[in-house]
Amino acid sequence: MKKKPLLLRPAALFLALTLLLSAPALARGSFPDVESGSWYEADVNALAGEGILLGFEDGTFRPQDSITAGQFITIVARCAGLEEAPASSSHWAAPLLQAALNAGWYDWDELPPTGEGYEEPITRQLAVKVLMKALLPQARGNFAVEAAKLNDLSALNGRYYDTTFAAYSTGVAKGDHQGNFRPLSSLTRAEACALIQRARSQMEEQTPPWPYGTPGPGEAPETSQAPAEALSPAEAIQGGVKENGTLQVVGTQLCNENGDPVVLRGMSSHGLQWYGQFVSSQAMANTAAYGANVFRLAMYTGEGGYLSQPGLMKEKLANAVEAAVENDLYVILDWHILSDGNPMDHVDEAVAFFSEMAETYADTPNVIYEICNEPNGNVSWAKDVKPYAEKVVAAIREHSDGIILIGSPTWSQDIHLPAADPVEGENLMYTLHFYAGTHGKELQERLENALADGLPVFVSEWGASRADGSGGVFPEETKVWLELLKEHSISWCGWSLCDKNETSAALKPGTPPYKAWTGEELSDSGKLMFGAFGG
Ligand code: IDC
Repeated sequence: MKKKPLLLRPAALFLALTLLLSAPALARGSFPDVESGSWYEADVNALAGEGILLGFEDGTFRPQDSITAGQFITIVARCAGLEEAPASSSHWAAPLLQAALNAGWYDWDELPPTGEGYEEPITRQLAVKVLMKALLPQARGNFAVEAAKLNDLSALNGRYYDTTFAAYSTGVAKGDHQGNFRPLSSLTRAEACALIQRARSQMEEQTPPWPYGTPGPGEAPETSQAPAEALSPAEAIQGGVKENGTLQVVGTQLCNENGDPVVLRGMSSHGLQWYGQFVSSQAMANTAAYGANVFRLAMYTGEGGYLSQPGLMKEKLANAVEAAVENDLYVILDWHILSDGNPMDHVDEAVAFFSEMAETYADTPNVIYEICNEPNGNVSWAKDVKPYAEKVVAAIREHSDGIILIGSPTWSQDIHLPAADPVEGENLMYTLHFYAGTHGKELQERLENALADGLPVFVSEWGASRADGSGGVFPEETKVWLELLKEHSISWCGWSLCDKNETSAALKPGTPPYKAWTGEELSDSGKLMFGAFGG
């Protein structure tokens, strides 16, 4: 019989060349190029000894080569005992990487399941994210403490804050000699082994309650309480735009055209660039069917959003506004700054954008302008956010007297700053954002003080999870918050209307956007939010 050539197809080539299991021919833990006494020797040999990695066909390990995304995530998946999932790509790593994607270790846009990118070096920020989500999902780092350890913090995309700070706080990740994390650089195969082994050693030590990071004031413990029971759509109980017309602010209260108090409650989308399917007219009708009268369009500026594809984002936004109008919903245009923490960095783009929107929607009473989702990092109210707001408010006011929502530093939690030093003008409100698993009494008191100081507040984003969008949910803590909002007739939007595999998502994974939703399709977060639209 003719012998099949070994390296026939690219897939076979990779299988043979890479460091993965299934070819037990190689001697474990004795690579000629792993120097004895080197800093990584023990880590490499430990992983090799367990059969989690093997060397190349020529018996080498190549410690100084960059590790690819496919190699890194496969090793982590094997450490976590992840089972393969059916994959669309024929790449050798596809079944495990698809499973990792399904598990929420990384997102589609970071590494598409088509396989392009699997052979590219993985960035340090993504490697650390995958590792932490996979092996130490409960680890947390205190922002103030951990951020100070990164000299190149400004290079780190906000999307990776939580996992990077968790990795620093547990000692899994460390800076280089200059104290830099180098989030966008690759890492060598030797470094990858060390990183993975550090995470694994933490896994063994981990005993609940999680010992790392200082819990914030009023931080809620993990609860296992049952969430709200199944829901079914009700008659809309909140007045929509046809009933309330053009909104105005009277004192601290949002009011309708006649000056009567009105409370808006509804959902925020996830990033339009990622979950645009859930801002369709059907998705909005489904939300309105449970009693919502407002919908927030989270248009990320960074992270592949407006700043990198303004034309496409504006088109999505325009279609979504149309869908909101069809469904009689108020609609918030959210300039969703997040990784770009200082709104002043893109003030010119913001002024141009809001000027155009205000002109376009001058006669559309549905539209509300949210000009900076969450200023964060090294930003000041007096020097950055307030002057930014003054510019953008002036641009909007050339065309429209519509409601404008203004954020504050520390992810829109520092409302005491505008309370002491508000922006001048009419129909301005200030956003407060909270996540029930992270923020408690201290922020609640801050809210009450700001109201007492006369600050109009709008909770344009809150979650029943922790602040990183996962964990929990926290029904008891949510209840306390919602009662407080109700007591003060404060309007709100829940984060977020999508089916992502994270607890803040209101829909279970796989929920189709193109049909009505039963209560069963709502996640635990979704039940808490949809169940509260009626007050
Ligand atoms: C989170 C999403 C998550 C996404 C991440 C980065 O839930 O899927 O990967 O952003 O884009 C906010 C932000 C909001 C966050 C949310 C949860 O406004 O963009 O969404 N959050 O972390 N502030 C506090 C929490």
